[in-house]
Amino acid sequence: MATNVRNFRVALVPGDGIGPEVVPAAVRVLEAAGKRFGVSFAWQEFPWGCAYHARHGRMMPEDGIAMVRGFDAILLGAVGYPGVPDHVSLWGLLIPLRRELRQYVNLRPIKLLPGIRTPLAGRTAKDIDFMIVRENNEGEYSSIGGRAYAGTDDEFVIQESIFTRKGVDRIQRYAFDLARKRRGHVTSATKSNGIAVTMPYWDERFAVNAKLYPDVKTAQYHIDILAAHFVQKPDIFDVVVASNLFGDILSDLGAAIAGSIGLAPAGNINPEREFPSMFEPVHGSAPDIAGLGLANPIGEIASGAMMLDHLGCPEAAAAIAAAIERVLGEGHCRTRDLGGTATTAEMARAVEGALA
Ligand code: GGG
Repeated sequence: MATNVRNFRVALVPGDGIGPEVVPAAVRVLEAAGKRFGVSFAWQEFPWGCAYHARHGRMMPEDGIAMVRGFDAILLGAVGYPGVPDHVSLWGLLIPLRRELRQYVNLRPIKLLPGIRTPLAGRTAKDIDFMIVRENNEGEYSSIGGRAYAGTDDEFVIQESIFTRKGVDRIQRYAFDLARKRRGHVTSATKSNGIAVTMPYWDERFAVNAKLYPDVKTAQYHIDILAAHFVQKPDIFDVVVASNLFGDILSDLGAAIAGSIGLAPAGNINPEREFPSMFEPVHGSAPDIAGLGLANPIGEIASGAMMLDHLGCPEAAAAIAAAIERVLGEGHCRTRDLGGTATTAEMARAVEGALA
């Protein structure tokens, strides 16, 4: 046991569906890693989500953001459940947290882990190891717009995309900075042939920002062929920077080529650290398996490891990552998404037991 224990206040937002199953699994592993590496946690749970909506008519209290603003980090499960329209649940909880806390980077590592089979023929771990840097505060995710002539033949809807210079530059420069710590290559996702205003602007800023990083190599593809390259040549990617919508779609595809969306972690990062960052698996609430104890907790546990890294505890984070790799590499414990029968709790216990 380390002598100088660091303590972190962490807000838990398990959310909906399988969220309340995978979050306790991650807490268990984080507690165990914390004991080994001199880290302790003061957890506080916020029972927000679709069940809260059923009782209160909203996804979180009016002052919900203020309630979590002072925490060191937030660990979130999943958001969305039948009974509440998806845009209501997302815009009532996840998106306000990301925006009000200026978590403008959504960092999504894509890595083929030991013992995991990719659906891509002939590919191995050396071919699938890259980072998606998704813009997280603006872009195509927007509530600006409206409907006119509702219910008539003339009905139409309009929705605006928002691409600010500040927003585009900061996400692209984050990607370049990250590439400098990795293999020195950034790929930009665009669609400037069809989306004729915002995407040429994204490309223009990418060219400007690339000049600030002459040591970093670049590539740029339209999103359609870029998606095809994820399948056909995943080895060409190191850091992929994308707008909010493109980054979201690419990260589910990336998680799928890395074997299971149940394994993929994510961090909603406020790089300036004025506000807590929030960590959540890429997967959603999976209502079809909610309550059965079958969900794979690795995405949530790995998100917890990203949280530890962000909080300045890289050894504890690396120990969790190594434990995950050990368990998956041995192949004895596998949840249903990986072709096995292990429960959420069994997988969490296996990772805890594998901590060095
Ligand atoms: N754990 C993440 C989660 O619940 N995601 C639900 C979802 O659909 N998110 C949309 C997004 O990340 O943009």
